[in-house]
Amino acid sequence: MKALVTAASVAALLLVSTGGASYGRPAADAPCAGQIHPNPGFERGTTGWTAGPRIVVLGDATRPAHTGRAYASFAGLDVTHSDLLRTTVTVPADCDLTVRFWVRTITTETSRSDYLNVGLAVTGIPPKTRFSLAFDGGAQWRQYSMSTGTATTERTATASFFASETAGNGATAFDVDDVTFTLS
Ligand SMILES: [Ca+2]
Repeated sequence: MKALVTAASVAALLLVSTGGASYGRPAADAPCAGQIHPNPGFERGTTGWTAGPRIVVLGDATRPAHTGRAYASFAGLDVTHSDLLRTTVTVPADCDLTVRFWVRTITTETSRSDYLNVGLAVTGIPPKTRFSLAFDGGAQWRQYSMSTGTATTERTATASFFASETAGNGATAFDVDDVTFTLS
């Protein structure tokens, strides 16, 4: 079932892209299709995002992006601090929004101290942490996903990445790339 939904979303995205090239955005007749964020992979810096001062967007050949050249990094500095990266999109009535994102974790920690909480706040639903990632997240890119479900009214959805680091027991850097917002 999940594979079918994913294939359908990709097909819809291709249709929207093709239609967009010829006829502009066909939003009126396909409101529940396509990727709707203007800068999901950080190739345009923090455009479309609200980013804390210590979040950097890297283009680093020795620590490559998931795709493209850039990604957001909550740098492991081994200082006590927190940082927030977030963005808000509109979810039309009767649409489901699926947020997919990739995270890579580079760490010197051997126990949970630094963490990255990923949340999704949707109109009418209390904000909720969907993932709480830490040192054991893996040094290779891994994909995660979360969905809003559907409602009969238009809603907003805010995806947030909240990183917290504590000094003194190793450092963990969380890299985030390709945060896609797909309607279905
Ligand atoms: Ca990227």
